[in-house]
Amino acid sequence: MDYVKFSRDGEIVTITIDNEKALNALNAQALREIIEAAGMVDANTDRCVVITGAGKKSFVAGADIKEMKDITTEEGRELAILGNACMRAVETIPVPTIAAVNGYALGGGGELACACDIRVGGENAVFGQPEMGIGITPLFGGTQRLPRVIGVGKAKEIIYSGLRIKADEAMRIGLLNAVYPIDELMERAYEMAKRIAANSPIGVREAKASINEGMQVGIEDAMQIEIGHAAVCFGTDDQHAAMNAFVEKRKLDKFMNR
Ligand code: CO8
Repeated sequence: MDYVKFSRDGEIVTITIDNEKALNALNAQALREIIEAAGMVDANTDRCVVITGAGKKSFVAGADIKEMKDITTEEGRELAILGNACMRAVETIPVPTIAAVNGYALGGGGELACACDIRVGGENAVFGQPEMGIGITPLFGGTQRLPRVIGVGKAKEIIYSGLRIKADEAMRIGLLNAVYPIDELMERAYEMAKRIAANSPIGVREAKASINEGMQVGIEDAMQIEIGHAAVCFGTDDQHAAMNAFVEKRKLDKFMNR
């Protein structure tokens, strides 16, 4: 892959958008490579994925404006379909994803961050949906996921006005879960990833699916979704081992993911 790096350290995967000279802007090839990288995550062995941008200035400064500046309506539609497929591929990675937002998260960058489960940022993180200023609308899921993450009113303000949201404000409105000095960002993101990885992989996976699926439907259907995912956890080796360890007042060595 030319624009995306995939690496694995034990149970933690890192996906890095690697086009630093263009502030990690996403061209069509990068979008395809992110889909490929998302597909490489293995729910049997990987426990958490950290997604970040190369360098210390930018997470992703949006879709590649140079690539799209002269495209036609039909080509725009194709790019939107590809961008949406890319964000959906990230959103449906079966294990938790943490966006480590190391600077600009504009346009497609904010959309990529919102396709992740959790966002942590450097003090230099800047979010924004600048599409209105360049004659388009967010179309890598921004009009759909941003309202789901921070609420409709604030999302509309950000999208309509092109407002730039800095790290402290992003944290205040729930767009970031935590903010760290940029030099500590990756270390802290991995700490969070390891905390997640130490928990029952089946429980974590089913919880992710339950939340993501349940958020798209009414509460009655959502409860059925939760019941289905909860039931899957019972009868597993991990559930038996962990509950027996609790009852016998001993520490469980490790979850087996089965
Ligand atoms: N696309 C292409 N190149 C970019 C982008 C981008 N989004 N962002 C930065 N770059 C490039 C610059 O052109 C520059 O390249 P070069 O050195 O060859 O001139 C290099 O990165 C460094 O950028 P700057 O010199 O501008 O760096 P600054 O520190 O001065 O500014 C900013 C940083 C503020 C991030 C600035 O680069 C900027 O405003 N970038 C554009 C941000 C933006 O508008 N993003 C939204 C794009 S639209 C989008 O993402 C919607 C998704 C839907 C796609 C629709 C398909 C049909």
